[in-house]
Amino acid sequence: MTPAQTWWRTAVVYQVWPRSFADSGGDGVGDIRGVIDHLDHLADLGVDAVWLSPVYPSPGVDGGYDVSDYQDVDPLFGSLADLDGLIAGLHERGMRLVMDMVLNHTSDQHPWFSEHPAFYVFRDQPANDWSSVFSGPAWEARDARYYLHTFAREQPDLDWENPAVRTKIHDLLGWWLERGVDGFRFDVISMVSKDLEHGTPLGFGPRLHEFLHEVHGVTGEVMTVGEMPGVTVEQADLVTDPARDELDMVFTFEHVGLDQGVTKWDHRPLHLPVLKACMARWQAMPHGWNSLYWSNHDQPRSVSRFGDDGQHRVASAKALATTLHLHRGTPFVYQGEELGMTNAHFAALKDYRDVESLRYADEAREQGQESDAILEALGRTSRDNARTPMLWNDGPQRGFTTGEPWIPLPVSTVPGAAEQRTDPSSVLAHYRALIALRHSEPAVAHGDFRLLLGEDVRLWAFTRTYEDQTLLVVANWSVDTIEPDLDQTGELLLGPPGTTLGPWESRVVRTG
Ligand code: TEU
Repeated sequence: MTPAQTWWRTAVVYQVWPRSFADSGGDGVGDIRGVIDHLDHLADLGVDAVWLSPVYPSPGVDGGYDVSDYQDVDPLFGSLADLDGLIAGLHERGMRLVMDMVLNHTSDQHPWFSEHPAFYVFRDQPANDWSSVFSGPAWEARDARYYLHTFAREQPDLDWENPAVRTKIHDLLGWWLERGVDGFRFDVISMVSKDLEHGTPLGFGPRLHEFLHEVHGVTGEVMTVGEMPGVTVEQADLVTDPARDELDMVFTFEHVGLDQGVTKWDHRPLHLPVLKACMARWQAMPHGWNSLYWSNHDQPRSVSRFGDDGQHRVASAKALATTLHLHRGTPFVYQGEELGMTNAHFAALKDYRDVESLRYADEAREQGQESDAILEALGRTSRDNARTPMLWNDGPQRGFTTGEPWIPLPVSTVPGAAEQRTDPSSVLAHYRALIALRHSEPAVAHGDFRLLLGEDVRLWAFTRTYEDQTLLVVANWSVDTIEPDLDQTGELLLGPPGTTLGPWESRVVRTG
């Protein structure tokens, strides 16, 4: 593959969840023109591409992941002309656009659902006892039959076994490529091949590779990343093996499931050696390529979840970033992560907006759970934590809108982007330096990974080796001051000088 075909191997991608990124119109909801108004923030950060979460027409049951028209823009976010303006604005700055394609399901308001029932998974009776990801059964009655909805009942699953569906999807992808997009993020793409009799809602059915290869025939050499809840390293290595022409990378959920019990709401303590070993296993993929993330619009804020959003917020946000960005793969920065934004810390259920949060609260209450326990679980794990408005400055509504935000601002003293931009000690400055390091040091993108001191419960240490270069990465994931039992002699590339690591401090050294 030529360098032009693999630009994403040395790139950093920034995820915009448009509803909460920037509101240009004053209606309290983020929009495409708001993204255009902040492209210089992204260029200053140094990212190479933007993954834009859905802006298509949608009833908004699931934050836009219930699409009612794949070839238009919801007026809430603007127009197709605005989107063309965003593509031009990104390209002018040497950045690319990765569109989010939700192809496992549509909105029940998509014309296909009433005009082409054969496009969906209808049966005379529920074919299995699957539950929806958003609580309740995954089969819904309609017109004397039942249809499958892996997510909300307003999100009927498409039937990819129907060739007409796949043709429609291939045409859609071609249409967006014609508009100039540079890649696709495929929502729950592992679910499009289903085994209704013996499988699970996660998919991975018998025709997945076939369907992915077909899609690759349309997308060609643009970047593709597929979201695959439940994917194993072995499956990911197959799917992202360049020789197979399927996907370029996947989003795994293994590392963001380690602190969860039977459900995401059952928290369990995270043992650092377990997380380190998990990430190391993914680094050992012999053929494929990794995406790297801690945060996105579905995950709680990483500094609250894995770091310390109190006294050591800045240091831990930097340590999390250094640890992730020095792994082998393509890092994804979620909006606000570059500022060290924290969970929402909402005090009342009325502040929550996400369908998953509200359905969980209803179900938990029906099961007799106390409100305090429900609020605690939401406060720790809900997707709303990642969906509070971006903090652009320290002014009214933190610069997100001149109106009333659609969701409350986070309870936060985190300085806004404007304040951090001129502060060399800010989290923002650290992300800028990490991204610059990836662009300047081939070992960051291409180096072989080796985990060190895997059993240490406070220190995360590893090397990256490429040709004659070796980088040593040491990160203190604790509030103690530690002296790693490692030779840190060399050129300091990032982090504090010396050999000790204060609470949550991290550093990168070129040792060889
Ligand atoms: O997420 C798929 C998915 O598995 C997540 O919903 C995850 O399981 C859940 O958020 C755990 O809290 C994708 C989108 O990223 C998500 O926003 C959508 O809600 C979902 O698919 C349906 O399109």
